Amino acid sequence: MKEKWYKISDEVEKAIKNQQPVVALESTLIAQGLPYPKNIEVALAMEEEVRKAGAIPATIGIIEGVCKIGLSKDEVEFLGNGQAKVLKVGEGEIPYVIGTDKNASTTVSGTAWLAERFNIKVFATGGTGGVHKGVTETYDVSQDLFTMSHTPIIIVSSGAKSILDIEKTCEVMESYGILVLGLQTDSFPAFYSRESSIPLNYRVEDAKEVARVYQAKLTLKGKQALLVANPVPQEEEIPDEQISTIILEATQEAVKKGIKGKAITPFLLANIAERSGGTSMKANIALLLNNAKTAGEIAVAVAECIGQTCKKQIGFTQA
Ligand code: PSU
Ligand code: MN
Repeated sequence: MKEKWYKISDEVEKAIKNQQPVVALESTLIAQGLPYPKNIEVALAMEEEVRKAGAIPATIGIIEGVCKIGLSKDEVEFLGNGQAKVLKVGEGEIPYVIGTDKNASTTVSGTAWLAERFNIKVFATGGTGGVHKGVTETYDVSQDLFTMSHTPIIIVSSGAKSILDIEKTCEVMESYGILVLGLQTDSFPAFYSRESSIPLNYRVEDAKEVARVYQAKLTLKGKQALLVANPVPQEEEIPDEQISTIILEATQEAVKKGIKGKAITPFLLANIAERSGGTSMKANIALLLNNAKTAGEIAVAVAECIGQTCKKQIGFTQA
């Protein structure tokens, strides 16, 4: 019998206790999002970006029923090398993994939910899940949106790729009160492309501004996540007209093969990578590293803001 359902790494535990900046990172992109061994390389490079920005990385995943808050290098390798059976879980499925001592990667839903429980305030990922195309037939809406509706954590992402219905995804986020901040952008980013046709009304210029909005959210006891939309770096951007045909073909292949549920996102990611001959993966990696760096900067700004000085500056008093 295991002693506890979770294990926090010493470094992360110390950082959380001392209110130092910490950034959570997810493991679904390691186990189901990118091919081996690129996935391991990227996961460790994201940790490095967080460190360079002055924060401590906490990559989250589940090994033999124990939720690890801060995976070691060996554990990242274990989840990513394709040898062990690794489930993909959101918040709702975590009890099964704990109760049956299984291994699992955590999605944005699973990671955000665990991170927030351990008082981690910032989380970096690539793209969040959302409303899938053909939703009226399939009812496929990612658990990520549900978790974001009741988990007050900052999530840095590059928007949603057009494997999703971006417009419907934004509508659901608005219904749930998930505030989307455009970081130096006025449109919701489309993952590979910096812009989409969906306008964003709430623009911020830097990490400090994100921290102040988050501070306001905490003061008002807002329950939802704060989504920071951070476009892919310009040099790595793939124009929409170039990638949209590939995405459409991948989506059609998924329909033809009858792929559904949890398997659809990993299938599309792999299929798009294959069809684009590596271009999509280059953009994907660039935005992941950039989001890790930005999340590190935001975590540093939040840690400063949580101190008394910021509260006084904004003039909030805790209700
Ligand atoms: N989008 C990506 N890459 C990913 C994912 C989403 O561009 O790896 C992963 C994230 O972990 C996200 C999950 O939380 O897929 C969503 O899966 P689903 O659509 O089954 O909810
Ligand atoms: Mn789904």
